[in-house]
Amino acid sequence: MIIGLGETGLSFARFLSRLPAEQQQPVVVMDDSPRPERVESLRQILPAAQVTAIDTEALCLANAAYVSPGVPLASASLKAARQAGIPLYGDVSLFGELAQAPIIGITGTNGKSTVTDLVNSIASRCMDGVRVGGNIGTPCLDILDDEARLYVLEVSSYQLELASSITCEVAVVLNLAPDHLDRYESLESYYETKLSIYRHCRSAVINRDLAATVPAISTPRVASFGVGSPDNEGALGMREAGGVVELTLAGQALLSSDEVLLQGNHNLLNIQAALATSWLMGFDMDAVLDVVRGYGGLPHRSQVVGRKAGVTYINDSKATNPAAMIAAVRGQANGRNIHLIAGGVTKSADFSQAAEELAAPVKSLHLIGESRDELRSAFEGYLLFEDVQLEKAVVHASELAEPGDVVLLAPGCASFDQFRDYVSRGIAFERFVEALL
Ligand code: UMA
Ligand code: ADP
Repeated sequence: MIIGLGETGLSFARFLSRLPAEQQQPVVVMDDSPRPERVESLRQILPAAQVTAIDTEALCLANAAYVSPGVPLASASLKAARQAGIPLYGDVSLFGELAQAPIIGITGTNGKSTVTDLVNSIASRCMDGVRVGGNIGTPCLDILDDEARLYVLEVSSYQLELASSITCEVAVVLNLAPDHLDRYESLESYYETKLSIYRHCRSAVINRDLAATVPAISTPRVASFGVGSPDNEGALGMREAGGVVELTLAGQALLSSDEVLLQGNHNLLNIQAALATSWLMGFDMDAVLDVVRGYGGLPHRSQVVGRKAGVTYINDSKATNPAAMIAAVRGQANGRNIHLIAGGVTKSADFSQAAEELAAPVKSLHLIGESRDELRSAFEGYLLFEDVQLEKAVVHASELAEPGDVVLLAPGCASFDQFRDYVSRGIAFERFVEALL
């Protein structure tokens, strides 16, 4: 059985279709609301596969279930399947067993895609045969390749739930902050799931802020990153130096913040994590720094999408939790006024810290989407407007913005109430900004 007919479900289908004939078995794909185009794609891969709604009784009779990350293990059907002893496989655990090349596994609450993309760019400069995938987009089973010499994998907590035995050459946990509390029974269980990537790793990149949280790691090969510039081996750091921030390795200057294109303190931490990974991999530092200097980041993260009358419009649609929203606003503020567009599906997040920290830079707050009651009470005292629709929020924020100000989409929430995903939300924002310009 394949549970969930999304990108991962289709990659499971491709994986099963490649098995030798003697291992082939009838496949049933279960999905509560399958998209027609995916059913069509499935037909091309496994013409005989049946598609049904998730059916607990049938699932409990399966030989094995291949589970997509978006289907919670705590759902009634998967709980029943576990109790019935049905083996459950996730794509990352299968990948870990099949991959013949070392894996750099990158997880954390925020910054995963940026660091995965940057590490991929660095590794691709330093060696041949680098493959990238996982939560960043291409399902990991689709990047398995006999020619691969290194895999760079973004791993979500959902994927780690069934993959805590994966062995990474380098395991990275970037940061831990509240998120996905609609899926986990406690913050601790979410954090434990993320930290499980360290369990069998050969070397580890550790955020020094989390050092106390990280369980004992059996490898002596550790690199760290964070604020301050410690002089021990493998310690990346940052310190003020004449109006800029200097990034350091073992206390020695490597490069300064005015040499990089990425903005914001959070991105300096992301760069450090990529440098720490590169150090553990033994990549040539001159080549690494050259890539870092030229790296412009991914779309929908702190992306400038327009300027008019001295006002800058920035798309950070990927800020889908309060910690990312705080990082996005701080990264842009630097003395500038922010007109913030936020809202959507809160995933049970608590916005009180965001409200406390962002009062100074945020001059007006424009709420969109379904969770307006929660956000209105969290951001009490702000100049707050319930614009509801993104288009209205863009126009309204632009009317209030003065030269030098920033109109920033950093919703702090998931997008599913009004958009297919964060990409569609970001594209809609860009379209509305373009219409204004
Ligand atoms: N479905 C059900 N029942 C459920 C839940 C889902 O039937 O209870 C079905 C849906 O109807 C849908 C299918 O499952 O047809 C979707 O499966 P999925 O949610 O696992 O999504 P995929 O398309 O397989 O994409 C997944 C990741 N999505 C999630 O984990 C939610 C993608 O990360 C990832 O890029 C892709 O695998 C490849 O690895 C997206 C994401 O939002 C970007 N990730 C979360 C995040 O980053 O915060 C974890
Ligand atoms: P992820 O894949 O974990 O969602 P991204 O690299 O796509 O991470 O970044 C998503 C958003 O999270 C960014 O747009 C930014 O708002 C915020 N962010 C990125 N890096 C960090 C970080 N190190 N700490 C806090 N927030 C961050």
